Amino acid sequence: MELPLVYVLNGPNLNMLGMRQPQIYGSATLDDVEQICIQNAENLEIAIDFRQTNDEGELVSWIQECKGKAKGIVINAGAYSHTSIATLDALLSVELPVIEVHISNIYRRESFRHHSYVSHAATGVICGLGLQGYALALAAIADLILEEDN
Ligand code: CA2
Repeated sequence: MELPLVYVLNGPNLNMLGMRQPQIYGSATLDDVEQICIQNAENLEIAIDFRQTNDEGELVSWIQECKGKAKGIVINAGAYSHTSIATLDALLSVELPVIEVHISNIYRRESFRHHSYVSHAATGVICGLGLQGYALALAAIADLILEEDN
């Protein structure tokens, strides 16, 4: 039987993880995040497509691509979370369960990080738990997919 597919989408600068600002984002790299996701997806019996882009248009296109292909989206849209209505519109258009992740606790940081457009389309939001946030997000999306199928 084919496993349900979840897109794990990462926005701008997340390719820099582990290279700078370890006091905020820790020392793990984006490859480490992908490995955690692969491991957790295996346990949850879901398939994942893990991607990162620095380009807003590409992120929008990837979200659109989910329609009819994926059963859910886990997204850390990075700074586009706080700026991009285009990302929000794309997420709303695909009508899929969405879990938003932020590695850092955006509410303990600058006030411009306190609002997220992505949250308007998200079923749930996880922030401040580091890389564990991705594992929790995958568990949540797997539950939501199961609920939808039953
Ligand atoms: O906490 C998060 O996961 C964020 O989405 C990360 C974004 C930030 O703009 C959001 O407000 C919160 C930044 C992506 C990572 O940027 C880095 C820059 C330099 C070195 C390492 C990471």
